[in-house]
Amino acid sequence: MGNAKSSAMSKEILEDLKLNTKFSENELSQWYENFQKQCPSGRITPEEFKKIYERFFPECDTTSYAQHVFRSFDTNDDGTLDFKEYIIALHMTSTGKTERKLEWAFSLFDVDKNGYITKSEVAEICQAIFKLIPKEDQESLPADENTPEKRADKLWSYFNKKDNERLAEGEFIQGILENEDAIHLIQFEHQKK
Ligand SMILES: [Ca+2]
Ligand SMILES: [Ca+2]
Repeated sequence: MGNAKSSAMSKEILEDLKLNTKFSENELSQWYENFQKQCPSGRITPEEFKKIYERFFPECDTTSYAQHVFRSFDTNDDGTLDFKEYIIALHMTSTGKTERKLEWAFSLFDVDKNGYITKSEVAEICQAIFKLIPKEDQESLPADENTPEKRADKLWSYFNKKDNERLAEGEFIQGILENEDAIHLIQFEHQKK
Protein backbone atom coordinates (compact mmCIF):
# COMPACT_ATOMS: atom_id res chain seq x y z
CA MET A 1 0.00 0.00 0.00
CA GLY A 2 1.07 3.55 -0.59
CA ASN A 3 3.75 2.84 -3.18
CA ALA A 4 3.50 4.04 -6.75
CA LYS A 5 2.67 0.61 -8.16
CA SER A 6 -0.49 0.08 -6.16
CA SER A 7 -2.08 3.21 -7.59
CA ALA A 8 -1.33 2.37 -11.21
CA MET A 9 -4.24 1.97 -13.52
CA SER A 10 -5.23 -1.61 -14.20
CA LYS A 11 -4.25 -2.93 -17.62
CA GLU A 12 -7.85 -3.81 -18.37
CA ILE A 13 -9.10 -0.29 -17.82
CA LEU A 14 -6.21 1.18 -19.75
CA GLU A 15 -6.83 -1.04 -22.78
CA ASP A 16 -10.53 -0.36 -22.62
CA LEU A 17 -10.02 3.39 -22.50
CA LYS A 18 -7.47 3.35 -25.29
CA LEU A 19 -10.02 1.54 -27.40
CA ASN A 20 -12.95 3.76 -26.53
CA THR A 21 -11.36 7.19 -26.54
CA LYS A 22 -8.87 9.06 -28.67
CA PHE A 23 -6.52 9.50 -25.72
CA SER A 24 -3.01 8.06 -25.73
CA GLU A 25 -1.60 5.81 -23.05
CA ASN A 26 0.54 8.70 -21.86
CA GLU A 27 -2.38 11.07 -21.51
CA LEU A 28 -4.44 8.46 -19.75
CA SER A 29 -1.65 7.69 -17.27
CA GLN A 30 -1.21 11.35 -16.49
CA TRP A 31 -4.88 11.91 -15.92
CA TYR A 32 -5.00 8.86 -13.78
CA GLU A 33 -2.24 10.27 -11.61
CA ASN A 34 -4.11 13.57 -11.28
CA PHE A 35 -7.33 11.78 -10.60
CA GLN A 36 -5.67 9.76 -7.82
CA LYS A 37 -4.24 12.90 -6.28
CA GLN A 38 -7.49 14.81 -6.29
CA CYS A 39 -9.56 11.85 -5.45
CA PRO A 40 -7.62 9.28 -3.38
CA SER A 41 -10.69 7.12 -2.91
CA GLY A 42 -10.80 6.56 -6.67
CA ARG A 43 -14.40 7.72 -6.82
CA ILE A 44 -15.92 11.14 -7.27
CA THR A 45 -18.99 11.80 -5.16
CA PRO A 46 -21.77 14.18 -6.26
CA GLU A 47 -20.52 16.67 -3.62
CA GLU A 48 -16.97 16.64 -4.98
CA PHE A 49 -18.27 16.95 -8.49
CA LYS A 50 -20.32 19.97 -7.52
CA LYS A 51 -17.21 21.61 -6.10
CA ILE A 52 -15.46 21.26 -9.46
CA TYR A 53 -18.31 23.21 -11.07
CA GLU A 54 -18.25 25.81 -8.35
CA ARG A 55 -14.64 26.50 -9.20
CA PHE A 56 -15.51 27.09 -12.85
CA PHE A 57 -18.64 29.14 -12.16
CA PRO A 58 -17.94 30.90 -8.89
CA GLU A 59 -20.76 33.38 -9.31
CA CYS A 60 -23.45 31.02 -10.50
CA ASP A 61 -25.75 28.48 -8.91
CA THR A 62 -24.28 25.28 -10.32
CA THR A 63 -26.16 22.84 -8.08
CA SER A 64 -28.76 21.52 -10.49
CA TYR A 65 -26.55 21.53 -13.57
CA ALA A 66 -23.79 19.66 -11.73
CA GLN A 67 -26.36 17.10 -10.55
CA HIS A 68 -27.62 16.52 -14.07
CA VAL A 69 -24.15 16.23 -15.55
CA PHE A 70 -23.15 13.87 -12.77
CA ARG A 71 -26.16 11.66 -13.53
CA SER A 72 -25.30 11.61 -17.24
CA PHE A 73 -21.70 10.57 -16.47
CA ASP A 74 -22.62 7.93 -13.90
CA THR A 75 -23.37 5.30 -16.49
CA ASN A 76 -23.57 2.37 -14.06
CA ASP A 77 -25.89 4.30 -11.72
CA ASP A 78 -23.97 3.60 -8.54
CA GLY A 79 -23.95 7.18 -7.34
CA THR A 80 -20.21 7.79 -7.85
CA LEU A 81 -17.91 8.41 -10.80
CA ASP A 82 -14.96 6.09 -11.19
CA PHE A 83 -11.95 6.86 -13.37
CA LYS A 84 -13.38 5.11 -16.39
CA GLU A 85 -16.66 7.02 -16.26
CA TYR A 86 -14.74 10.23 -15.72
CA ILE A 87 -12.48 9.71 -18.75
CA ILE A 88 -15.27 8.55 -21.04
CA ALA A 89 -17.19 11.67 -20.02
CA LEU A 90 -14.18 13.86 -20.67
CA HIS A 91 -13.79 12.22 -24.04
CA MET A 92 -17.41 12.76 -24.97
CA THR A 93 -17.54 16.37 -23.90
CA SER A 94 -14.13 17.46 -25.19
CA THR A 95 -14.07 15.60 -28.49
CA GLY A 96 -14.37 17.64 -31.63
CA LYS A 97 -17.02 15.30 -32.95
CA THR A 98 -20.42 16.92 -32.77
CA GLU A 99 -22.19 13.60 -32.93
CA ARG A 100 -20.47 12.28 -29.78
CA LYS A 101 -21.24 15.51 -27.96
CA LEU A 102 -24.85 15.23 -28.97
CA GLU A 103 -25.03 11.66 -27.73
CA TRP A 104 -23.87 12.96 -24.41
CA ALA A 105 -26.30 15.90 -24.58
CA PHE A 106 -29.08 13.38 -25.12
CA SER A 107 -28.14 11.58 -21.92
CA LEU A 108 -27.99 14.91 -20.11
CA PHE A 109 -31.53 15.79 -21.19
CA ASP A 110 -32.90 12.30 -20.56
CA VAL A 111 -33.35 13.01 -16.87
CA ASP A 112 -35.11 9.76 -15.96
CA LYS A 113 -32.82 7.66 -18.22
CA ASN A 114 -35.71 5.97 -20.03
CA GLY A 115 -34.27 6.50 -23.51
CA TYR A 116 -36.60 9.37 -24.46
CA ILE A 117 -36.67 13.09 -23.90
CA THR A 118 -39.91 14.82 -22.96
CA LYS A 119 -40.64 18.50 -23.06
CA SER A 120 -40.61 18.70 -19.29
CA GLU A 121 -37.12 17.19 -19.26
CA VAL A 122 -36.03 19.83 -21.77
CA ALA A 123 -37.52 22.48 -19.49
CA GLU A 124 -35.69 21.07 -16.48
CA ILE A 125 -32.28 21.11 -18.19
CA CYS A 126 -32.91 24.57 -19.65
CA GLN A 127 -33.53 25.79 -16.09
CA ALA A 128 -30.22 24.30 -14.94
CA ILE A 129 -28.30 25.69 -17.93
CA PHE A 130 -29.82 29.12 -17.49
CA LYS A 131 -28.44 29.34 -13.96
CA LEU A 132 -24.92 29.11 -15.41
CA ILE A 133 -25.35 32.19 -17.57
CA PRO A 134 -24.00 35.23 -15.74
CA LYS A 135 -26.63 37.87 -14.96
CA GLU A 136 -25.04 40.51 -17.18
CA ASP A 137 -25.04 38.06 -20.11
CA GLN A 138 -28.67 37.12 -19.50
CA GLU A 139 -29.66 40.70 -20.20
CA SER A 140 -28.19 40.63 -23.69
CA LEU A 141 -29.89 37.39 -24.73
CA PRO A 142 -32.38 37.46 -27.63
CA ALA A 143 -35.96 38.10 -26.50
CA ASP A 144 -37.03 34.56 -27.34
CA GLU A 145 -34.22 33.03 -25.23
CA ASN A 146 -34.03 35.21 -22.18
CA THR A 147 -35.89 32.95 -19.77
CA PRO A 148 -35.51 29.20 -19.20
CA GLU A 149 -39.13 28.69 -20.35
CA LYS A 150 -38.58 30.53 -23.63
CA ARG A 151 -35.39 28.59 -24.28
CA ALA A 152 -37.20 25.31 -23.66
CA ASP A 153 -40.03 26.32 -26.01
CA LYS A 154 -37.61 27.41 -28.70
CA LEU A 155 -35.50 24.28 -28.42
CA TRP A 156 -38.55 22.03 -28.45
CA SER A 157 -39.90 23.76 -31.56
CA TYR A 158 -36.90 22.52 -33.56
CA PHE A 159 -38.01 18.92 -33.14
CA ASN A 160 -41.49 19.26 -34.66
CA LYS A 161 -43.09 17.41 -31.76
CA LYS A 162 -46.27 18.12 -29.85
CA ASP A 163 -45.84 19.09 -26.21
CA ASN A 164 -46.98 15.65 -25.04
CA GLU A 165 -44.79 13.69 -27.46
CA ARG A 166 -41.29 12.40 -26.78
CA LEU A 167 -37.98 12.35 -28.61
CA ALA A 168 -35.75 9.35 -29.31
CA GLU A 169 -31.97 9.83 -29.43
CA GLY A 170 -31.78 9.85 -33.23
CA GLU A 171 -34.55 12.46 -33.46
CA PHE A 172 -32.84 14.63 -30.89
CA ILE A 173 -29.46 14.50 -32.67
CA GLN A 174 -31.02 15.07 -36.07
CA GLY A 175 -33.07 18.01 -34.80
CA ILE A 176 -29.99 19.71 -33.37
CA LEU A 177 -27.85 19.02 -36.44
CA GLU A 178 -30.47 20.36 -38.82
CA ASN A 179 -30.92 23.63 -36.96
CA GLU A 180 -27.83 25.74 -36.64
CA ASP A 181 -29.45 27.80 -33.93
CA ALA A 182 -30.31 24.83 -31.76
CA ILE A 183 -26.83 23.84 -30.64
CA HIS A 184 -26.16 26.91 -28.54
CA LEU A 185 -29.42 26.38 -26.66
CA ILE A 186 -28.16 23.08 -25.29
CA GLN A 187 -24.94 24.68 -24.05
CA PHE A 188 -24.34 27.24 -21.38
CA GLU A 189 -21.74 29.25 -23.27
CA HIS A 190 -23.07 32.57 -24.28
CA GLN A 191 -22.57 32.95 -28.03
CA LYS A 192 -21.30 36.39 -28.76
CA LYS A 193 -21.97 37.45 -32.30
CA1 LIG B 1 -20.64 5.10 -11.43
CA1 LIG C 1 -36.65 10.57 -20.27
